[in-house]
Amino acid sequence: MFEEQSLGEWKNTLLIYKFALDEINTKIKILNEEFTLNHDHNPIEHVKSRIKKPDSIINKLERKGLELSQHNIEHYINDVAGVRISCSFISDIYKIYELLKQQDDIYIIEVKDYIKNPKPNGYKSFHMIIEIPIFLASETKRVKVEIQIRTVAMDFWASLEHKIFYKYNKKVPNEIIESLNEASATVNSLDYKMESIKNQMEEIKELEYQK
Ligand code: 0O2
Repeated sequence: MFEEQSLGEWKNTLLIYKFALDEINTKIKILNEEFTLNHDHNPIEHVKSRIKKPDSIINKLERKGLELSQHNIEHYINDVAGVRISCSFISDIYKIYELLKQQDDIYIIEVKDYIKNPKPNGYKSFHMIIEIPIFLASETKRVKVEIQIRTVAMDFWASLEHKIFYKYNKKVPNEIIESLNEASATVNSLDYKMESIKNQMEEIKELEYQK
């Protein structure tokens, strides 16, 4: 798999994405700590980040009909650096999006709202492709990071679906596709139920405050 590019070259290609993840993770850590200290509710439950494996980068380039080159990786693979943020509530997702969007050094390249427009298989998540400047000794580079923001329930569904997809070598039997779609609808109603419980609690708190 590494024939076209030596391990050393891969390390260099991917290092810049590690720096980008370091920057984004610091930003999320600051938001997380600030919310924990100063607010009633923290919208961030868990954060995971990863650099895409060389094999997956090569496969994705092949799927797109592109040759392996640094240029193609930088221009056509948006998720070499990926961060996944899990939240409790749907409203938290949009809150985190707004908080990141307002930061001056985050450039939003693309937003895919699979919550408002779920994929046909039932996949729901909010994706942002952003660019962040990385200040190297010789130059400043804007590096892409894909940020996926979703509820814990959406994340549960997506991780099972991902396992099933690969278990069946991407040819999932129809009955399983149907069951996954049903499970996605259940996730949806659970997320809306949880959101309404949160709103009810906030209303009660507000009324008590006014007394
Ligand atoms: P992996 O193995 O997770 O890295 P684009 O080139 O941006 O136009 P792309 O990359 O398909 O097209 O964009 P999209 O739709 O935003 O998907 C990016 C990532 O979202 C995927 O990366 C998955 O991590 C996740 N994702 C998208 N659709 C699904 C889905 O139906 N189910 C699950 N479980 N995850 C999904 P990769 O590289 O495809 O996979």
